[in-house]
Amino acid sequence: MRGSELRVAYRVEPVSTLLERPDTLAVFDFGAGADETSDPRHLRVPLPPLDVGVPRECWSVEGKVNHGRADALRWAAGDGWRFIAVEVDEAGCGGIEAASERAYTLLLAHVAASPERHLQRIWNYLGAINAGEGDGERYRLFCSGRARGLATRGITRYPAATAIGHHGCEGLLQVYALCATEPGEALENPRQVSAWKYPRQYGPTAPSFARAMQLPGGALAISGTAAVIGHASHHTEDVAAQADEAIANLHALLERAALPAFDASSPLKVYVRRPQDAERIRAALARHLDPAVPSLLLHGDICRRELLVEIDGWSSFARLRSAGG
Ligand code: 3EB
Repeated sequence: MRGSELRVAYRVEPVSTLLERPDTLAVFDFGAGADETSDPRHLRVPLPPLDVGVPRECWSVEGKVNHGRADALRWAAGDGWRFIAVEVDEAGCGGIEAASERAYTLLLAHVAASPERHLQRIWNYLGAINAGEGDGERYRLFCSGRARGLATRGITRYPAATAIGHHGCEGLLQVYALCATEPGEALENPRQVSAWKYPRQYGPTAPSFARAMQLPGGALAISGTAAVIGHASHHTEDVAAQADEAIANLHALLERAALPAFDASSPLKVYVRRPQDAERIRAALARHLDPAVPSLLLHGDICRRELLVEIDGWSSFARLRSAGG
């Protein structure tokens, strides 16, 4: 297996400085304040940060990156890695279910025609994620459209994923992905039922994602992780206990992957439903994590109404490199 050439870090340099580097694969700005650029590697994620002096997320590889655009899709690729982003307007598709099917169809057609044909990790950001009742809830419709898009390519080994609600551009569905020439290894969490086996009560189409993906090279890409034990949400109305439980789930995944504790090379994103909970969530992070762990709090809605916080992230970039892995 090749070394872990992909690096993910939160960086404070201006976006132009990051994009000048030929080894930059992607740069993510959060919220509304960022400069616009026309570089396909630069993506604005419509989730406002809850901290001041917010860094941007930067993905980089070893070697030169090529990039391009085609309609709703943009991509960048280098050194065996590929970043792809698709942005779809729901109004032009006839609703969130059709929009998610369309986004996945576009994404997967591009992946199938690329040398980096192995999906590792996907992020999904949609508006009003909890609007609609019962099986009409927009997250459930999104799950059905996503599943249909995946089925058109016969994909049954799911990547790691995040699905979060934004309050930005109405009708914007943003899907972005990390792919590689080599397959990763999907991991499940022994404390949780696999999402694709969730029972019918959570919707007609179970969510299509793995709890984590061990990337080629060994770093771990961790899916959105919340206070779910088995398949049930826990600690309804208690945000501190939900944060504790989400972190316990993260630790279970690390243990499953035989990786040591999160450290300075393990950037986490923390999605917060109610901005007024940020302090309690920061306190939970401080209770359980090394203060060197970079964490970015973002305002976003979790896919079940009772869930108040969700965490995703990465583990072990620098450590694997310095170990010569
Ligand atoms: C959960 O554990 C919380 O639909 O892609 C987490 C990560 C969740 C990804 C997705 C949903 C997704 O079920 C929700």
